[in-house]
Amino acid sequence: MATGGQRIVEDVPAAVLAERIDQAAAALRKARYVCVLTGAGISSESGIPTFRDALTGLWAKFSPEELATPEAFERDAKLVWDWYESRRRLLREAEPNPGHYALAELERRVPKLTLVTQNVDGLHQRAGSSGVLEYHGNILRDRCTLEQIVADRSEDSRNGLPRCAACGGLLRPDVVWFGEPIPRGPMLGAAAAAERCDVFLSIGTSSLVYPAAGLAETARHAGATIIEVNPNVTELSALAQFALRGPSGRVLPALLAAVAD
Ligand code: BV8
Repeated sequence: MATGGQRIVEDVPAAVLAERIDQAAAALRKARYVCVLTGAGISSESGIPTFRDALTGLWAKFSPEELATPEAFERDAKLVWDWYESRRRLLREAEPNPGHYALAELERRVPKLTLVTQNVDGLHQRAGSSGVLEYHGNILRDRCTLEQIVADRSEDSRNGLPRCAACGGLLRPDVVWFGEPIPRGPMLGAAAAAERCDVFLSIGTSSLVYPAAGLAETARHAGATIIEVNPNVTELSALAQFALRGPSGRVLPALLAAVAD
């Protein structure tokens, strides 16, 4: 059992993985309503490091949980903004990968699908997925700290910090920081999808951050079949009927192909 984020690898022979993919595909073929939850792992093949992957370069001495907090922003807004700008630069170079495209296609193959993502990178939308619930916000939007609304930037930024074009207030990235509540729409939409789905697909998440990590438990208690796509064993693995061990950029296209068979 995975504990506290260290990586536990389960070597699954190709034949066993293929068999599990066929069984998971059979569950998806029968599904009326599919709920999908994605985490950083689905974007790692697009060159976006996961949260488990230690921060690199000048950020190596920080942990994401340290920088992604209102306290850190209060303490040193410039430091936090520099971190987000570095992630935005990386994102501008990134493209959706076959895992993102497979999910956009799966949405067209099943009667109803709700995609909930913990990722703030917008890659699902760029791959063609619709109605994506951004559970932790989006790094490419700015929010005004005074009006608490998504805002445009004013030309003049004071001491290198972006300002709201409407009121001059300090801007922050439109993401959910640790200790902050999930935005109402995505929170209610995700909870309803988890309660009503008959298949819950958990992809590329370590299932350590709450309340996102609780959605699979909600689905399981409502009788849904849990399918996990992750090369490593996670906190969720014991709850999953089908654990598909491999990178989502390879497993999801194979799963989609099996659904179509
Ligand atoms: C809140 C946005 C209350 C910012 C993020 C219950 C128990 C314990 C703690 C808590 C609890 N309830 C609340 C807490 C506190 C906290 C929390 O969960 N802490 C954790 C650390 C224990 N939760 C909160 O603070 C939440 N807010 O509770 O508010 C409240 C309520 C009302 C009023 C006021 C307050 C808010 C949490 C959201 C924080 N923001 N992101 C930003 O991005 O900068 S979280 C961020 O980290 C991500 O969004 C994501 O959610 C998380 C990282 O997790 P993963 O995505 O799973 O990524 P990770 O790197 O961990 O794992 C990657 C996985 O991919 C691995 O398993 C790996 O094996 C796999 N993988 C790798 N390669 C591939 C792959 N898989 C497939 N294919 C591959 N190729």
